[in-house]
Amino acid sequence: MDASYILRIFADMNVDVHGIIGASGQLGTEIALRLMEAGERVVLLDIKAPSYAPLQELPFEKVDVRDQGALAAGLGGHKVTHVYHLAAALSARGEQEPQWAWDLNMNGLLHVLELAASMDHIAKVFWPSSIAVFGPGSGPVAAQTGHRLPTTVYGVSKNAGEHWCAWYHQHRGVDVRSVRYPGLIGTLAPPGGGTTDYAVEVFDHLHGAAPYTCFLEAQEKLPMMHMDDAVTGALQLLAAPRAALQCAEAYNIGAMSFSPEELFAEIRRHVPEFKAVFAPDFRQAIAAGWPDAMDDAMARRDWGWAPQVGLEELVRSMMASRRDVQPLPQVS
Ligand code: AKB
Repeated sequence: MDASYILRIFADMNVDVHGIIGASGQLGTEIALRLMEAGERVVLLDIKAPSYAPLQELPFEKVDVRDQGALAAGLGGHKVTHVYHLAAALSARGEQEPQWAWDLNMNGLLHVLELAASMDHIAKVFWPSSIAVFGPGSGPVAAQTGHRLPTTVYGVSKNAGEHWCAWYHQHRGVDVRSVRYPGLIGTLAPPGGGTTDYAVEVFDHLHGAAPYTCFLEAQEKLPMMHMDDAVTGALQLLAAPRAALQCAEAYNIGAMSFSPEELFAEIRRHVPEFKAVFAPDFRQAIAAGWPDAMDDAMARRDWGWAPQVGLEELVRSMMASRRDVQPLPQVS
């Protein structure tokens, strides 16, 4: 038996392997980078290879989450211990292709939960829910156990997904953990068809000859979060002792709330000539049903949620980051 074989056996023992499904997406790219920089073993799974260059050195499995066999082979082949299931159709895109969105969001999640229940090497699953589970009647500040009447296919799928996660935890012993993310803002990869995307998209239009056309109303306040906090939250929640987690559903987490006009005013402190016009489309009705802010007291109490980035810092960091990305996909 040669030395490298023995070393490989030791390397395989008791080592966490993080499998990121939807790894080429907005959140997947950021979680993968954070884990890679921390020296963790990371496997990327997605239908498309990562476009962010530093991630191209990581193992990549081309997998469509709707194909349970391919998913089983990808997770099993690398003996993944921690699954981050991030592949999903977001709120705006989902309204345009409802059947496709439901299939991707629901069957994708059920495949992951079923595999987590049957594959011994999978210890934990992280699956994000969203503010989209809320709707009319939730009130301006969404309570943890607040009224939920989602108005989009995406929101309905996240709401049902929360119940499925609770069911798999209770009946099949799957250690699945979840947060309700607000709009996420970062630079490494573009978001894919959400209602909160204007707050990322605008940073591609700061210096154009034409004003930026915002698809929400100027005063439409929504909960938002910088990617650094979003990634920290996911990793913190996964690291928390299971016994501390008292919430049977996804945890509300908040960081900041702002409207387009508040964000643009902050941008103008850096780019005084920046101009925007407002042409609300179907996404305004979606946003109008969502809360302005999240009551995240339970996340703070159970696992120490404490966001670090506010509006000023968010804009400064977005302005400073090199936008090494493809143009954002247009939803209209
Ligand atoms: C969307 O806008 O659909 C997402 C979300 C709030 O979950 N960013």
